[in-house]
Amino acid sequence: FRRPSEHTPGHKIHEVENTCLFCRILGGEIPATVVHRTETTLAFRDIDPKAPSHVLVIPVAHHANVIELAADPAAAADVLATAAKVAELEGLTDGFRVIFNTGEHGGQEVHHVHAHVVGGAPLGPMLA
Ligand code: D5M
Repeated sequence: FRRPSEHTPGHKIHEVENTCLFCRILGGEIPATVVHRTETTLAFRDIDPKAPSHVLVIPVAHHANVIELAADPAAAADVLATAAKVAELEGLTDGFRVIFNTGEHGGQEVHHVHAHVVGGAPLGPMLA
């Protein structure tokens, strides 16, 4: 598992790592199809793709949602840089979306912040 320094102070890190699905993917406990990896982020394919290319980008540090991520500007910048790299690697030259589902109305199901990078076809006015 990761070093405590990679986590936000105040988090019960061991508890989070043991219970959070995406922390377990980061720890190699649950398999994922990795698209790109940096020291601070991981990009892997969504298990239920909603577009020809659908990749999730997560910070190594556990932040529950985009509001918490915004309070860690370095991690936020790294997530966006990895999202841009994924778009390049996936060849999304005609465009793509980066989406942070947040909270109940946003339809967030996994409470480790993740950017959905979706593209590979025209997406319509909203992602369904
Ligand atoms: O999106 C959570 C997303 O996480 C949803 O699109 C499915 C995806 N998911 C769930 N479990 C896995 C695993 N094990 N691998 C890859 N992708 C997964 P949300 O924005 O929280 O609704």
